[in-house]
Amino acid sequence: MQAIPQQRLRIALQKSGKLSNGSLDLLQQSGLLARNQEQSLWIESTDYAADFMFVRDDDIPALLSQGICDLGVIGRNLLTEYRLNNPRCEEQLECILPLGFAKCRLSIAAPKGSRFKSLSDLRSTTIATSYPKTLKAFLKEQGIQARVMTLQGSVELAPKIGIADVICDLVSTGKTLAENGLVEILTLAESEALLVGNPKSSSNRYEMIKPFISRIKKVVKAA
Ligand code: PRT
Ligand code: ZN
Repeated sequence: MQAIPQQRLRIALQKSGKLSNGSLDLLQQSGLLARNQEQSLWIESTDYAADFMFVRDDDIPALLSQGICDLGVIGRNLLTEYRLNNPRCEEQLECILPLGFAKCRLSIAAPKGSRFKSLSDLRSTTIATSYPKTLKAFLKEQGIQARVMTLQGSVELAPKIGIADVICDLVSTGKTLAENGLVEILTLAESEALLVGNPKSSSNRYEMIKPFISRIKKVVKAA
């Protein structure tokens, strides 16, 4: 679909979740978003030619790649999965700046005391995950044949209910794994929040984006 030409920047942020507070804090500290502004789905900045839209994080990569938004904040884990799902060049997104919050890791975890303790134990297992492309790429690289089962959420339940041997999911404190009787056996990738853009759609809007990015960079550098 053809992007609608805009006179104002559009920035996509997660409405509610693990990226929300960090994104709002960063924009407020950069002076790009007013403090204590009541959060609706759409906020027009009165000081800048910029509008903020609040959406599910999963929708942000497509909004950027279609040129509907100029900048967005997503986790590195989501950027990796989106790129693997959309390998066509024009849909590539670029990481402009790692933001240093919402840190987590994508790990494989197995039931405590089970026979699955290391990479080689994963041969011929069923692994439940919300990141199937990332997991499949990892297994291929490591030469491990396993069945990948895609679940959108509550992945930690999969071994308990007998639909998978192990899981591949995001871990932060490790509390959720422990609560579900799971232990981490290996980490595939580290993640954190990223400021992301679409180089193709933003190239002609660079002059508008540049000062915006440099204000965010100053805050991230100082943190
Ligand atoms: O509604 P929407 O689709 O926008 O939100 P969501 O539910 O898809 O996403 P959300 O808010 O859970 O995560 C958004 C992004 O935050 C992720 O893509 C990661 O980049 C980042 N992030 C950082 C995390 C975590 N930490 C995290 N701990 N995302 C998810 N978790 C989950 C994890 O899946 C597991 O269920 O938290 C649980 C584990 O946490 P601990 O602390 O118990 O280990
Ligand atoms: Zn999501």
